[in-house]
Parts: sequence; structure tokens; C-alpha cells
Amino acid sequence: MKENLREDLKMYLISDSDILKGRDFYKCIEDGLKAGVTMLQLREKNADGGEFLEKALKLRELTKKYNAKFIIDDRIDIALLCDADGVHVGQSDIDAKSARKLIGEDKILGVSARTLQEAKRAKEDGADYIGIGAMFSTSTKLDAKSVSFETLKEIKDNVDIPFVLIGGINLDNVGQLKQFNPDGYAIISAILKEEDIYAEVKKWIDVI
Ligand code: TZP
Ligand code: MG
Repeated sequence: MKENLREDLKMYLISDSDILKGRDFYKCIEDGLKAGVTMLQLREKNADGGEFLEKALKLRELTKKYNAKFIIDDRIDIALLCDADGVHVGQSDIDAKSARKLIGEDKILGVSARTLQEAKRAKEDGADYIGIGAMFSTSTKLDAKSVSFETLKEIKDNVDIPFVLIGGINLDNVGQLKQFNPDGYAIISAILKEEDIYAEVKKWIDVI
């Protein structure tokens, strides 16, 4: 499940039902998968458990079809029920150690980290990768605090763990992040707000 984790992190798409409102959610996500998304995270901030699970089960099938890894945000119960490849937890969610205990050793555990201390702790507690951000300002997560390039460098130099960058990243600013050589980029709006999601993912794959 995590033999090729660094490769799998390369084109990391996170779903957002609000941004996709009024569109066919599954078709939009499938277009991204078809174009080469390597890892998909289902992130549902407003769905109740039933709706979340229904989406998770459908996306589990789609990610299998396109050979992409499937990660569930926050909800370990749903990750286990749909047999996702892993879960992603933030600093105010169930802590990484407890999450690891519940999902076992085989599944992928992702943890959000904004400081060197959080990154070290995530690794010690069993994270397989960390998500560092927000790198730029974003309207997708209103409470997201920013991470400076200095902090990012400090984390990279001191914590040996696969990492993705997240937050406000688009095709115009991604060039500024290449110097940090991340394993991948985790993107929401720069991809999902586009009319042609398939074409947009293809552009990202060309760039990264
Ligand atoms: N965590 C930190 S920033 C962020 C999350 C979930 C939102 C990223 O969304 P976008 O639209 O790519 O800025
Ligand atoms: Mg969270």
C-alpha cells in the first residue's frame, strides 16, 4: 500500500463539495483521476456520516479503477468502512498515535504540520507523510495559517519524511516551491474551480 508513497503523493487532489456545487461531483473527480491524479483525498466538512460514507464507497471504486491511492480526511471510521488506503488528520483531529493504532501499520497515515515541532512529532507518532501549509493565502480553508519558506526549509532539513505542500498553490506560483523539492502538491481550488478538470490535471502533470 505504501511501497511507492513518494510517487503516489505527486499529484494529490483533495475533493471539495462546495467548490463543485452545481456540478456532477463524481464526474468531476473521475475526470481528474482519468487525467492522472495519483492520490485522492475525500474531504467533507459539512456532510453527515451517511452522505460521507456513500461518497467514500463510490470514490473507493473510482480510485481503484484508475489506480490512484484513496485517503479519507479526519474520519477513521469511514476510512475503515470503505477500505481506503489511508487517512489524513490535522493537528486538532484525533492524534496521529491514536489514528495509527486504529488503522494499523499497513494503511497510509498523513498528518498536517505547520511547524518543525509538529513535523517531528508527526514522524515520531507514525505518520507516513506530512502536509505542510498553507504556503499561500487560500479561500478554501478560512482558518488556514500560513507557513513561511524559512519554516518549510527548516522542516525539510530536519525531518526526513515524505511531504506534500498545500494551500493556495496554483500554476502561477508553484514555480516558487520547486526549490524545496516536495514529493507532491495537494491541490483543491486551482484544479476543481476549472471548467475542464481533465485538461487542468494534465497541465499540472506536465509542470511537476
Ligand atoms: N489545509 C491547509 S490549506 C488547505 C487545507 C485543506 C486548503 C487548500 O485548498 P486550495 O484551494 O488548494 O488552496
Ligand atoms: Mg482535519
